Amino acid sequence: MTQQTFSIIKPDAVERNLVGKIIGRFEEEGLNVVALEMRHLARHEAEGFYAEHKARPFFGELCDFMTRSPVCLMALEGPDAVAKNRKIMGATNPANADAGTIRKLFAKSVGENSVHGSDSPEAAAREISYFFRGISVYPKKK
Ligand code: 3AN
Repeated sequence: MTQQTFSIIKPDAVERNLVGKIIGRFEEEGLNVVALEMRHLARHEAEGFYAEHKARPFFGELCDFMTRSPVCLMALEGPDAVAKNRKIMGATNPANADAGTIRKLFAKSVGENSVHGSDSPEAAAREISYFFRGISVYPKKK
């Protein structure tokens, strides 16, 4: 089933010029980029995006990191895009990520883990609309 998901290439990866490699990987695996923007997040944007983690001890550190330098925001589309993206990304902690996943290849730590990906279709819809207006998303014409 064709689905959309939301992806962020995080500051640690953008800083190391990994944007092209990561987007290339998504495309090779059948995920199409249907919206894309480089943005240096404001504090309130990071805090709002991660609101569900507000009570967690790492919340301040997470928002510091996500606002450290620009990120690449994307909507990706393809068959089972949510699960497929999670599989390509690998586990949150790179130490536990499968070989060949983006986090195993590139992530520096559980905090600086290179990519974000929606964990459900509902989260994907919420996250895409948090950053993109409808007219900035370009579903593929089949
Ligand atoms: P995922 O991004 O794999 O869905 P979540 O939703 O559990 O993982 O965590 C959201 C983000 O919070 C992670 N991508 C990571 O950057 C950060 N994070 C999670 N756990 C920790 C931790 N123990 N210490 C620092 N940052 C963390």
